[in-house]
Amino acid sequence: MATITPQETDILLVVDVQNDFCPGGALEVPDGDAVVQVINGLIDRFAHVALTQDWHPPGHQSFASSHAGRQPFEMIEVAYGPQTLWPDHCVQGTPGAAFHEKLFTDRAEMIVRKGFRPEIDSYSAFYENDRKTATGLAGSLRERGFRRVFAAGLATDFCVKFTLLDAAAEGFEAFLIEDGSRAIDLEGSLAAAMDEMKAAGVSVVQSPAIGG
Ligand code: VGL
Ligand code: ZN
Repeated sequence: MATITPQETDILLVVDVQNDFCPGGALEVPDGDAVVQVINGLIDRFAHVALTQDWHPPGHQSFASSHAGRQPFEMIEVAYGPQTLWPDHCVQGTPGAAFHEKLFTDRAEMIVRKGFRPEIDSYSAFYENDRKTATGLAGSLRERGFRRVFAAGLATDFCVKFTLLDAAAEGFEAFLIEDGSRAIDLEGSLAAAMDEMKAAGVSVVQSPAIGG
């Protein structure tokens, strides 16, 4: 039974549904490709859809391979604070950076690329990991009159979480579509992310509750 009917002032933000985050990809999220079917169903129900795309230059600072002696999933200190190191992933123009081939991208009105500055990672679609560099998404959504942001995609505990925390901080009503998202879950990061989102006022909803 649908309890949410998407309005003209609502936007579905599809986060990083890219090959490298799907099984077989460089930074695979367990069961990551399961979000595609759920999200395709949601895309039909929203009047407005935007996509985000993790989009790193080769040798990006967030890659473990850019730091001698470091391994993926270790933490290091960079200019803006702690940064998790990742396997090389979502390198600009590579197949791994492409959207999952079954993702229905035709109705996307905007693609927000992020993580393209060599020295700054960007989990959120609003602010990069220095927490200062804006992507321009907040201004764009405000200028277009959006009030509610519904996010789904990969990964719940990184890019989806930071995107929703920033959406709420920017004054949008923020919703996590939980069954349309999957987590990396490093050392309890999924449970922590759910707590953080709820504490910040992000509503957690399931896709069947969203009608069209
Ligand atoms: C992501 C780690 C590195 C994500 C992107 O999409 O959640 N995680 N880059
Ligand atoms: Zn990345």
